[in-house]
Amino acid sequence: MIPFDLSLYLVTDRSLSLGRPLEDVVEEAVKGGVTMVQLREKDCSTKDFYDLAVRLKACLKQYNIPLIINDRLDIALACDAEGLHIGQSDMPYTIARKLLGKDKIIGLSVESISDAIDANKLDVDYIGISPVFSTSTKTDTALAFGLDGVRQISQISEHPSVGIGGINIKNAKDIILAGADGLSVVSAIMSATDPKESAIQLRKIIDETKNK
Ligand code: TZP
Ligand code: MG
Repeated sequence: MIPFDLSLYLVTDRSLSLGRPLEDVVEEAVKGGVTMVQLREKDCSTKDFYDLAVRLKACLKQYNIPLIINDRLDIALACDAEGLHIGQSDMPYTIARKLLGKDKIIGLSVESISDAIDANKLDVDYIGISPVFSTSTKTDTALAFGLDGVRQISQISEHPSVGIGGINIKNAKDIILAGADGLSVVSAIMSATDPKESAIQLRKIIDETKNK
């Protein structure tokens, strides 16, 4: 298994990058302290997704940051990404593991307490607590967990966890204090005027809170 650090996990969305090339925003964010990157593109041809994944992988390699592909197992295999992130309605975990092998990172979103209990039966590498707060970035989500939900999941789950949904510098500390191992953000970095500075600020809060 490739070692990974969930602390500050950037999930991409080209439509939120304020017209800037995705790779530029990602690279700036990595320079600011992002520890993992998930390529998540919902409105993209297979060819464009693949090309983007190859370019992003080459960029992230320089910084030793793992590239995780959202949902598309074929793209993860084709670009030899470090891992795959799946949701409850995506490729079943056991099949994804069989196809990707034991050395790749596989993350699974949990949308309820019962999903988290079920995930304990799987050797997933991490879970995504989704969503922590409701967000305009993704509206077809399950009911938001809130901080109490993050606390419950953190107690129940045997896997490292990362919160996602509505996370920013104002609530970052509380989510780590509630038990999440890391924070996953889209708009807080993708739409920031200065993605590097945004990553620096988030990372500072996360590191300080974890070291308490
Ligand atoms: N999954 C659950 S919420 C979400 C995803 C991909 C979007 C999070 O976006 P933001 O902008 O960080 O709230
Ligand atoms: Mg999915």
